[in-house]
Amino acid sequence: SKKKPLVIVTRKLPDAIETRLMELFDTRLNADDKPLTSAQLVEAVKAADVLVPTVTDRIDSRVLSQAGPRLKLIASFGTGVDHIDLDTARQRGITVTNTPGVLTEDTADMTMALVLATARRMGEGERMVRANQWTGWSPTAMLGARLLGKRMGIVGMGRIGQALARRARGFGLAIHYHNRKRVHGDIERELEATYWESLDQMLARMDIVSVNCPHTPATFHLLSARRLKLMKATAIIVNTARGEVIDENALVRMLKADELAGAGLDVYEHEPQVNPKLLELDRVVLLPHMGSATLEGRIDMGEKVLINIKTFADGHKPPDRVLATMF
Ligand code: 8YV
Repeated sequence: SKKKPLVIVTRKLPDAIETRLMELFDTRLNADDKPLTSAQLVEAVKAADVLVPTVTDRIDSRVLSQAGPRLKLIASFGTGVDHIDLDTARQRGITVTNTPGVLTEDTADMTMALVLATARRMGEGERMVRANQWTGWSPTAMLGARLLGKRMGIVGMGRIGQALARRARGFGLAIHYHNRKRVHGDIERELEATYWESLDQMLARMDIVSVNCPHTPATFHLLSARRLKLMKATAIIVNTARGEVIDENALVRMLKADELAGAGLDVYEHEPQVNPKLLELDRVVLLPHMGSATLEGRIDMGEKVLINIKTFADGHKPPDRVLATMF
């Protein structure tokens, strides 16, 4: 029989997935789950036939330039692929796969949770109770914003944007969206969604803005200082996509100056660093990149990784190939 491919996994994965990987392939796991240093990552790409990285591994052209001749597949554990230099991978004949679809609903749940938490000041309230500073109910205390009847503008109407829209409609929000291209008419009708070709014009009219697009060269700082200034001072913004899509410094300045009412953030420009100025602001809800963090979701992601590797090892095209030209 053929020699099993050497699969190097950079982080600790669910036990059931690690067991299957060990059964199927010659697998090297990372038992202590510490992110690899860049030197260790280079060692991994030198030795592996298949690399299984996560969002915490920067697989840039420098790392890929040191890849060994055996490396033929990068089966990423996650959907976003902005940590991988896709052009260089393609040039070197390395196939890249991801895990799309299985974390859509969980991420949409977390986005809606951030909308609610931010609009209704749940972070502030929780901190007050925990600090033993709650002195009793008052008619005018902790007043947030009602969702019913407000407008939500979704930046990026892919799978997660659409799943968010379905949830938001249940809360009585009117759905607006900006996307590179208009989504299918059936979906627009189902969601009663209004398409804005101009992001600028949409931003000026929204009460809630949610970022749900990938981070690519075209979306880096898409929500720039200029664009954030177009938003209403009463509006809130949430981001469960990638920190780089928002100019974080500009966002902090706007929040500090009360030119925006609040922000719910799951992702940051320089993870795991969080801009210390954000910590000083009451009207922001801050989460540690946990949008897709469900037990079920992690297993589903692992199963996608397994299928992608197995299909590739059997000599076929894996289902979740990411093409450099997609972005
Ligand atoms: C994961 C994510 O945290 O899939 C993504 O794009 O951001 C999250 O689901 C991460 O990717 C795991 O590698």
